[in-house]
Amino acid sequence: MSEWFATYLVHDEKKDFHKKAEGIALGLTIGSWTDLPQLEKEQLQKHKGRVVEVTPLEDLHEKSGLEQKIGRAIIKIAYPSLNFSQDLPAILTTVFGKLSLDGKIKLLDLDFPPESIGNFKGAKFGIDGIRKQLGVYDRPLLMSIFKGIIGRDIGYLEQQLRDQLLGGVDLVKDDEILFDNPETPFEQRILTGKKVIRQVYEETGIQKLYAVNLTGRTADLRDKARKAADLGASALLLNVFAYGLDVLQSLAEDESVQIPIMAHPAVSGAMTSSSYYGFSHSLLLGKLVRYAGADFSLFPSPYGSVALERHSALSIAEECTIQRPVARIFPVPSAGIHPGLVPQLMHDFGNDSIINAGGGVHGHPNGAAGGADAFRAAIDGVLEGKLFEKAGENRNLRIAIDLWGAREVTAD
Ligand code: 1AE
Repeated sequence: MSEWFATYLVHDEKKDFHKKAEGIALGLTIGSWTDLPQLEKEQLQKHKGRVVEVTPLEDLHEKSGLEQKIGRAIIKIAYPSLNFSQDLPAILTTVFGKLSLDGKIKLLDLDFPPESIGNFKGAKFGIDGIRKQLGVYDRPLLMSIFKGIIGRDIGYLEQQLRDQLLGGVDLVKDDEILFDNPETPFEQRILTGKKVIRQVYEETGIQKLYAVNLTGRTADLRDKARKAADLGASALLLNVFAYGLDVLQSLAEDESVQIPIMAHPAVSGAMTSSSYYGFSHSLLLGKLVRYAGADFSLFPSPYGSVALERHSALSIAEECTIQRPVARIFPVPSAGIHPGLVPQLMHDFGNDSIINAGGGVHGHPNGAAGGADAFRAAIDGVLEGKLFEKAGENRNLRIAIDLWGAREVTAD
């Protein structure tokens, strides 16, 4: 019988973790067991959740007013696949529906049974497909973000896009807070993006991508995504956690939407940041985003402005790139990134990652083109093992390092 395995971190003052585990396994499946007549037990056995593991951890010493010790344990429960349809809304409601509201409990991991994996196709392109589109195989990709577009017209967006692409950026994405608006409407952005990408290709022979923000009511998204693809959009940005993972999956599975999808982490902090509640970063922004079909997962880097703990950021990247039956996807550690952080980013996330910056490109004294050039020089410098010599050779990189500094690479 096929089962889904959910692993939780449970905090409890009473420390009765075996009882808690039994309560979860029964409460989220058949309800009660011991008082059932034998015949019903036989009928319901195949629907019954099962406690797989209860591992007590060291107490947590908490200091909020009075110091107190809180018991903790890792609990693993198996849920029969038979109980739910094999889609994320049903699965998540079973393994972490009401339970997510029931005390200090965090969902750390979810194991997909081999029999159910076929229901999750993953990304259409992933790392290999995106690299093929861009013709870049031997370095991290460089992405930048439109900034200060709200209130500006399409001509401003066009110039910004040109500057970023000609500066050496491989991909540009909309800011996640840019919605449909009269100055830069969705269709205009797509057509302008397509035009600039074609011009840059004609001038340089280098292919680029632009991810337009797919926004609006959920019921309209499929048609909007299809229209975007028809108009020649090269990628989509989606605020996945404002909509839900199933919305991402439906778009990723749509045969008429043959363009990559970038998952933005907006809103996800409300679901991941607590050490007591919500989802682990690796599960939500790594495994689930990947199985739901994103080609890129953005998340805060460990050293920028919206920082994640290093081990959490690395765990997301690992979930994006380890071998699984679905395509590997690009981890995109982001927020507050500047050229002086490139050595640490490449040390931590390797070549199969994306260096992504908004302010670090646009805030360069020589504008977006200067910022992009500084990042490309930093990437080349790290690959050649000589960042600082590169800064001597490349004026834009030197200016960036003078402005923002350069972080010494550390292993932690
Ligand atoms: C975690 C996502 C980062 C993002 O979307 C964004 O806009 C970053 O901007 P900067 O690089 O911090 O200016």
